[in-house]
Amino acid sequence: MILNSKINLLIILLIFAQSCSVTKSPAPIEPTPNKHQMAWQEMELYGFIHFSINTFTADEWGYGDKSPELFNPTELDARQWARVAKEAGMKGLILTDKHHDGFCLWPSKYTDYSVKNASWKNGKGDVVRELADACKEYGLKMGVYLSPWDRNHADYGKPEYIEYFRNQLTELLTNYGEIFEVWFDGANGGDGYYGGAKEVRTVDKKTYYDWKNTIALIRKLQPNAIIWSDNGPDARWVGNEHGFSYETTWSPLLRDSIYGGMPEYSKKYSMGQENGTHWVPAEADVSIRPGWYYHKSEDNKVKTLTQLLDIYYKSVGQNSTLLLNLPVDRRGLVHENDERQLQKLTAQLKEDFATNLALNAKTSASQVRGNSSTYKASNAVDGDKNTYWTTNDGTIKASITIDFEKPTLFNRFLIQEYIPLGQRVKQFSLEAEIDGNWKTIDKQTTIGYKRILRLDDITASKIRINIEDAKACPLISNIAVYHAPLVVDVPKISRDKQGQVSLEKLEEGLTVYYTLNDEEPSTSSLKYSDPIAIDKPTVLKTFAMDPATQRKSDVITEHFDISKTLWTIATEQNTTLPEEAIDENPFTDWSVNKEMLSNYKIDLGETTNIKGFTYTPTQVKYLSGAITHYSFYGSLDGKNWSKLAAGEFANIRSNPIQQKIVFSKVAAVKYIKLTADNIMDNKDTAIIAEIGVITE
Ligand code: FUL
Repeated sequence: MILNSKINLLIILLIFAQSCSVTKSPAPIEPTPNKHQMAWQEMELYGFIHFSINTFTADEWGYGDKSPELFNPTELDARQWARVAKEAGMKGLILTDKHHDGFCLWPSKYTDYSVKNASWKNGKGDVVRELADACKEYGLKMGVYLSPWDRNHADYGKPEYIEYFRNQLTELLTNYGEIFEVWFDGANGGDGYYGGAKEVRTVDKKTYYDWKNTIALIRKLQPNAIIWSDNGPDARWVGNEHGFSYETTWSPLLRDSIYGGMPEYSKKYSMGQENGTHWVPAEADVSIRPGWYYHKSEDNKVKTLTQLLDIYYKSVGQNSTLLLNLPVDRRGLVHENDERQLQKLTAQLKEDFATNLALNAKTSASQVRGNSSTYKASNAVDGDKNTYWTTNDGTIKASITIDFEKPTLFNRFLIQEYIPLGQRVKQFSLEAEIDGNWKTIDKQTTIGYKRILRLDDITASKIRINIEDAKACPLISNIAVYHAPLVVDVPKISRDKQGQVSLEKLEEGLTVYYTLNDEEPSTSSLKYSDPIAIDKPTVLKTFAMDPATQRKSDVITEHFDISKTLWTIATEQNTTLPEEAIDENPFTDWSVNKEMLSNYKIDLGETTNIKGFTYTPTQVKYLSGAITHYSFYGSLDGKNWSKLAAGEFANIRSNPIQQKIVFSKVAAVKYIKLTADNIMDNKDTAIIAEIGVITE
């Protein structure tokens, strides 16, 4: 008996040993994230705070010459920023400690251009300290934005400045506790105050900053911090300021082919590369308003719920983190409107992801690595990020089926790879069994840390995920399925050249109401059915409602100026031209040679008193042809012109939104003309989406 049981035990041990040898764990596919990058990726959502002298001058890029006394928030409360961020599910906050204007939000020992000389707290304040304390209180991490470009500093462009820059970095990374991310902007416009020199200074972005030694310094002072720039080394820019990553987003990057601020970065590198050499995941940055800094004129331009949801799904849902900017206002607070929109996003996301319908569902897979329970299919639905389903080495194509065991309604599909061993999946598809028939619902490319698909409502009993191509055996750590409710959001407003305004509802089944007299609309206001004619300055207010639940969207306000019905565009020789620049559609462009542009005039059709003008650069994904420096002219007869304004469209490269220029006095004109004194990247062709006038 005893002998028998010993033999049995031996057999069991042998079988166990054998199964262990078959199921050795998958080898990593390099590059892979380090533990700091993993912790950072899992933060998913965190906030940006833009706050500086710009807040008080309504600039986006300060020149570096404004008095530090202008910095004077009346009720600054960093605890309020932290509360708003925390309630929105953000995990950290990054503050612009020093933006391009050089003004420091902490009392740096190395410059007088700081809060030391601000009116705020009689020069005794320290915004970075206040934020560090608030973050600690609210359990948030803190990050540092320190602009490499400094338009105030006399030494900018010389080697001495690098020492100054590192001294400042040392202060920030030594005196304020643990820093989770250090953010190095690649922006550099060249001109600046530079200690009074007021000139253009260009630096060799590849060599001037000597990043190697700066990175070594950061590693010494804050070894856990993620260093962010176009080329990392730890995390990278997503290549636009819309907050969108790409459907195909690789975390590996050809890091050594890139330098910070290189013009071809967005188009060529920002989506990452399948054969990337280093793990440098994407971070999508965007402001909750059109601008990064607070402008009162944008109080009604805070992004809508639909826009914010779009941003979330196209960043966190596309293998990227989301850095969402909250511009602090002149009081020193996150504005109520911004907080409200953020609350809506938080509430909607909570509803969207309320119940995971696939959690612990019945699963089966085409193959399980070594038939081992360590890699079983159900690991993908067990809610544990550390377990995953995978296949044998060499098996790339594989499927996993999730059986709901009853018809189940869903419209969100979430999938995650186990990235500690590298990003692998190149292509996958999703099928659903609807009334007994399998139907392909979607076909996509990369997954990475997280991929979320927004789908139409589907009722299915089972779903199947097919991994169609991968760099090595796929490792799927999580699959989740949800049913998100109808989004009750404001209608999308557009106007055509004839002044016809359309209010497009964003979900079928919503009803849209509006007013044209500046009054708050209600369900007894006008009900929208057909386009509305608006040809003079008018304030339109509108909202949408779900009649089934009576849930209402916010009210949205749009200020229309005169319509462009009578407008024509012609050369000085009166050849008329296509009207893309005056068709009220920002998604159609007019490309025109810089020299030729000064030969064109817009005829407003009648004499008009104008107070300013607007210019919208192209809205296509990859910006080009943006006018950075302009002159604007007006004329009564189309022959004798007066210059009404000239200057710079600050930050247009990174944030290509409508630019509004207000003149110092009203001008009566029948003809207008915009000329390009400089075009982005010194190009010769200007691209104009829209030109408009301001009369109210
Ligand atoms: C850009 C800057 O030029 C903007 O002003 C802003 O700080 C944004 C986050 O990065 O490159």
